[in-house]
Amino acid sequence: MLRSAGEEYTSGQVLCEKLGVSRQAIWKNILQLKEAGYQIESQPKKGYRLLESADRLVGADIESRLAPDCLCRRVECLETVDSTNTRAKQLAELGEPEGTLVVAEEQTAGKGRRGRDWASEPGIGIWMSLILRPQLKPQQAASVTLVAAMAVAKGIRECCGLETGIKWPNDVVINGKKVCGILTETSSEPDYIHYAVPGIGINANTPEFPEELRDRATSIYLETGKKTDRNALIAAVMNAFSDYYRRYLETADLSLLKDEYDAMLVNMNREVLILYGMAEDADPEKSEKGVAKGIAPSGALLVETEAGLKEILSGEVSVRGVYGYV
Ligand code: BT5
Repeated sequence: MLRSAGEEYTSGQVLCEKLGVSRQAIWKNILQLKEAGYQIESQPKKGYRLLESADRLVGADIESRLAPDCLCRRVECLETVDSTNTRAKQLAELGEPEGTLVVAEEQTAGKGRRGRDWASEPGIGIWMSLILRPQLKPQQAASVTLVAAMAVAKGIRECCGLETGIKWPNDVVINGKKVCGILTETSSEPDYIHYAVPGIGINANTPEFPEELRDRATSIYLETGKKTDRNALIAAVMNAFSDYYRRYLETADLSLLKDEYDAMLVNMNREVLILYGMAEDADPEKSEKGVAKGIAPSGALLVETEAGLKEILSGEVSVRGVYGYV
């Protein structure tokens, strides 16, 4: 309420009436927000005014920005955790419903794909995992990663005005460097999914990267010179995810999203190198050149090779641009 009032003061009386709580409760909550780093001015007779939001992840702040029909319903906000994916999977095992989002200021064991590490320094990034319970076949779940990448690309564009692209299947890039990585983990039976957890890591306000990541990682801060309101960006990504995800469930594939996805694909109509195995130690002898032609409704990448059009399934290969990371 204070945020939407902008420059205007909102009286304690109005807050009490609209929220149906006591003055005492309002005062306690204002105090908590101040302790969390929000700058709130209080003037006798006039009421309260929000001067500046906190540079901290706050569940209630994120929740207050979610669209009324957003699939994300509840935000669990943690100071530190091994991995938000691990925490979300634990909650899912305990019966947590679809739509709970786990976010953390810091991950001590952030995970990439295939056992790789994900750098997750405290206070500067967005490390989050969403619980989904899709009624799909397990082999259809790989597309959740693609849907999440679209949501991140759109969220960053909307919130920060930056041109973003997707490097199939799980990276969002800005100016050829990785700003976000996605790892979707699922628990399933042969033809039933218990839950799927897309884990999203966004380098929001990272001021610099360690030597080994510098040439291929970037952050929104490094691209714009401005700090991003992480709570606002998380909500924008969740709102976008919700819309894309519904369209995906409508047909149980990406046919309704394909055109928009292809327009975001950085490799579109460019030469790519298909590396069979892990990118770092793939056998160059066994790699294949081709031209990326967008995605199939299944989420596979279409690559025109000398041997004809191939459908590359995620998890099977790594695709790298012939001129470096993109
Ligand atoms: C990914 O793996 O890109 C998936 C990353 C998913 C991270 C999120 S954060 C919330 C949730 N909880 C988790 O524990 N994980 C998810 P992959 O494509 O395998 O890329 C990993 C590689 O990216 C590493 O081997 C590094 O080379 C590089 N890398 C590591 N940290 C990075 C960072 N912060 N920014 C950009 N690149 C990074």
